[in-house]
Amino acid sequence: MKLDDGKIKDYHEKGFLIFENMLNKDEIISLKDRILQFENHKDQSNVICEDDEIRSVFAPHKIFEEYDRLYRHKELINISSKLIDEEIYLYQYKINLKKPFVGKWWEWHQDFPYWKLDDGIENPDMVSVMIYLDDVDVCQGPLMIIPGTHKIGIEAFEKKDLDGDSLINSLNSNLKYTIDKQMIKEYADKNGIKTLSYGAGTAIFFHPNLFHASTGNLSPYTRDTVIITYNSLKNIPTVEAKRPEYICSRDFESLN
Ligand SMILES: O=C(O)CCC(=O)C(=O)O
Repeated sequence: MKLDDGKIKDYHEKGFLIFENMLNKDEIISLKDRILQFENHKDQSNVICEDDEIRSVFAPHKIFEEYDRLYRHKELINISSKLIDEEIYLYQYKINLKKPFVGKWWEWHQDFPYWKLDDGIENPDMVSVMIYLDDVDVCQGPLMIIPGTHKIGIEAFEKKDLDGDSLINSLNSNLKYTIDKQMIKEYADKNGIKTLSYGAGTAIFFHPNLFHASTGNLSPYTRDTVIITYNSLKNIPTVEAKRPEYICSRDFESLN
């Protein structure tokens, strides 16, 4: 897997970078085998359900060692630290599941508003990598992104006026920080929307300010994904984080 200067430049230009076959078949099978077992952990606070279906499992590395191995994957660390250009630690780690027929959407949003406003991170010197554990076709709700939108900072974000628990509204299908719809249209007109349909094992690296979203899964197939977010060790939270450790890790172990 080659990360050359051209690819790094491309990432800074477009806000995302894709590597197919990051994981091999055996690695995918061993991670997939654990997915059903998360059903036995539904009562834990790090397992987020909506309509009684698991939407996300945070900190899966605390449950299964296959997931512990994954976030330490040499290529993921190597690429992520080069994209950030700093030593990195694991900031957030989750699995997003979209079950056949019922898996729900993710509204257009940027990730950084949550990390800045809720977790006290100063700069977007971070990168997320989404890894597909299934072949993902358009009907399963693949990740959609608008290239280049990471460059505009977080001025586009919009806070919904929601009653109730604000923690759950950063985790469920009614997100509290979304993006101004006019801005989405403006940038979609200008740069286009990319729908990222790729095979299992594909790794999509993306910037915390990139506009992204995904639709529900109306297909008869699963859409299981992992999202690992690495942060620069020079960018640890400056205030006490409001959110729990399983969402905003306070373990600043260097992965380099
Ligand atoms: O799972 C997806 O399709 C998108 C997830 C996402 O945007 C997020 O977890 O912030």
